[in-house]
Amino acid sequence: MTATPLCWDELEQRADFAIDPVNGPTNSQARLRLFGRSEDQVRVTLYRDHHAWCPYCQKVWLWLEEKQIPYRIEKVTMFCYGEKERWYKQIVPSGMLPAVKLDGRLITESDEILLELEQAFGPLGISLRDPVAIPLRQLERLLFRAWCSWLCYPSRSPRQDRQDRAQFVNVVTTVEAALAKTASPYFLDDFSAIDVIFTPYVERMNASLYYYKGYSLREENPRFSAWFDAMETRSTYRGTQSDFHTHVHDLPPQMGGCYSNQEPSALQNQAHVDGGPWFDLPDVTYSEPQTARLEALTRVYKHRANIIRVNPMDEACVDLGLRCALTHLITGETPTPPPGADVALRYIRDRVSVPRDMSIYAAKHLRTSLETIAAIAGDRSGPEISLRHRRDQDPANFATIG
Ligand SMILES: N[C@@H](CCC(=O)N[C@@H](CS)C(=O)NCC(=O)O)C(=O)O
Repeated sequence: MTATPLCWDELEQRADFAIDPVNGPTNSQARLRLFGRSEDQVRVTLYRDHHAWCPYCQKVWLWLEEKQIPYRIEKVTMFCYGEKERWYKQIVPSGMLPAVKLDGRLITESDEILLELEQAFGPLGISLRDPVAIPLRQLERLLFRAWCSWLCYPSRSPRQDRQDRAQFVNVVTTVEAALAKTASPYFLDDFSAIDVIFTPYVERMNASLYYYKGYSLREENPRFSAWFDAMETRSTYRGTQSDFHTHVHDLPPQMGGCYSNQEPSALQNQAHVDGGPWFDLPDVTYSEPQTARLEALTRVYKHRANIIRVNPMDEACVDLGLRCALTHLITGETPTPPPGADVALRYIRDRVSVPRDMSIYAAKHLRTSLETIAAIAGDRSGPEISLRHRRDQDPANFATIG
């Protein structure tokens, strides 16, 4: 018997995943975080990007979440996604993120922000000014520079690529040694601000080197592997964690280019990240929450009108194709999509942004269902993702609903 796609009313009845954005676990949707406290205790406003992607914002976000400091969130558009909000340029003329308002005083530059927050609320395990913290902070920058040298320039030859790789791996060895100094999986005896400082770019290194260079940071280095696993035990980190697909396509415009070395392992990994299967990628290892499918359904249901409107295919095709995919997501059935759904659904598959839209496992399920139904319709891809900008993700297109 042929499966029938559920209608929107039937999907709505099942779309009952709910979170408490204000007092529940770390999440990308909150505009206010109270951690059980009252609103009059809020002294901090965090200005961060709509996409929950900016690495410097992630650093401050994670710090506030770990310290459970009540704060408000104001979301701002990054240049490569769309128009920067005028009100933000009036307070931060460069438009750079993050910024924080602490007791009415504006602070920019993520390191400066963390130092001021430390001053106001106490350090997170260790002060960033502590003599133990300084060399670890410098090591993080060293790793960052070695990563950029390898990733962000086209290599002139295989020999050059090997040299850049060796230089990066050399710094990784130093980081592994730093991690090995304590019995804990973290940089110090306990989780601290040092782990927060390393998190954003190490996460982006893991994704980008896997995809563009065929190098798996998390799998090839035991201390890093244990560090990632330990980070994933923290609900704070889980709430800010992105996935490989999001990172590898968001990085090029931000970094001014990311270059593949075209090695067979890199090409294989590119196909894997772009086309799936998404569940066996080394971007997450904690056990999947049982609510992952419902979360994906609920998030898509909420934004369905805009998701359909921005799609390059015609509305009727996207509407029906999307309902087929959501039906697959929650029932496992495979209704037959309309012609053109291969393009429509792969367009959506390639634009799910983690953690902005949903958490990592929800996105894996959604990408899987979109691909499963798209494959019934055909083998055409959606329009290519630009390497120069991501205006296909302009948050203005999603401003009216939710
Ligand atoms: N040194 C700054 C760097 C911040 C930074 O580079 N922010 C980027 C985003 S990752 C930005 O706001 N760029 C402007 C934009 O994309 O709109 C800091 O640590 O806060």
